[in-house]
Amino acid sequence: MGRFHRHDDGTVHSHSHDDVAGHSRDGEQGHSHSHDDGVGHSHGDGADHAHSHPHGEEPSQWVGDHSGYGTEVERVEVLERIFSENDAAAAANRAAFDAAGVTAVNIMSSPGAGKTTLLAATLKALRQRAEASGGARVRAGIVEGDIETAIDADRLRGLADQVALLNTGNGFGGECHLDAPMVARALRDLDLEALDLLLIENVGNLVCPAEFDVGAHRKAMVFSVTEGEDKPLKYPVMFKVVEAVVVNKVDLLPYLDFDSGAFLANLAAVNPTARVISASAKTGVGIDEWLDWLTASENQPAGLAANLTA
Ligand SMILES: Nc1nc2c(ncn2[C@@H]2O[C@H](COP(=O)(O)OP(=O)(O)O)[C@@H](O)[C@H]2O)c(=O)[nH]1
Ligand SMILES: [Mg+2]
Repeated sequence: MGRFHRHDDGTVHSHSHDDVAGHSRDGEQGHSHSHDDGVGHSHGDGADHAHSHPHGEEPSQWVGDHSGYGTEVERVEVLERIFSENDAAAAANRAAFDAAGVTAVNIMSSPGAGKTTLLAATLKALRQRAEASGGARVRAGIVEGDIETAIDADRLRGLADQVALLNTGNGFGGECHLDAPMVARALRDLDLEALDLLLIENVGNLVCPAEFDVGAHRKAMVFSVTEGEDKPLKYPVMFKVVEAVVVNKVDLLPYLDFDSGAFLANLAAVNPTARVISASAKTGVGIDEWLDWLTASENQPAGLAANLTA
């Protein structure tokens, strides 16, 4: 059941809920929604609706189709426009990365799973690795996506070669995800030619970011063991679209009832080929394996591979 929203900047998005009633609710994340082709949706101004939709704050009476659109045809037309707009921007971003020999990785998770902590550990480890090997250093940039604040960008400044901050609350309607046009905006602040690797920290959300191609070559998610082993089944789109899952905060396992076997089975049910990396961004466990995945030569533009073997 579709819902469509228009942004301040005039772009229109929609999302369709994946159950017949229109909502698949979960206490932590509000609702889940999915798209036929895995892209497109959003929220924002409430102009077309009686609500303005921050996730998790939808009153229970909002059930069923409240799209405000009369026909399926209109929905399809709007969706097609959104998909083609985002896909064109994503393709342009990817072309810019390729031209500069930059590998771009879209990193997603729910809020607090440990993306920023993992990125800080990643940036430090990349430097240490270069020092230890005497090889060329991977020049790493960060696109930091947050609804508000520069807190995470500030945490990574000094560790990364370049940092671009995207506050989605500022001119993007408070979006719960990054889309390709937003990342294109961030690229204006970056000198891609001076980078080998671009790590894009998406907005913390287990639903929306999965649906937008931002032009990255690879997608990874950080999953914290504190989130519970059922999450791949509850948020299958996110777990499906990524090529790697960093299972973070394993240092906390002794204090939790987390069932690793059940988690891996649930993950395999939705994504049997995902690379699973057991990690603690706090203690450093798994960071080497994560670096290996990040910098693996397959699917990399020539620049990064050349840099690593130099
Ligand atoms: N115990 C433990 N805490 C962690 C780990 N990684 C991150 N954290 C903590 O989890 C909280 C959220 O981390 P943050 O990196 O901000 O998550 P983000 O919202 O996904 O960027 C912070 O208090 C971190 O210190 C970990 O591996 N182990
Ligand atoms: Mg963060």
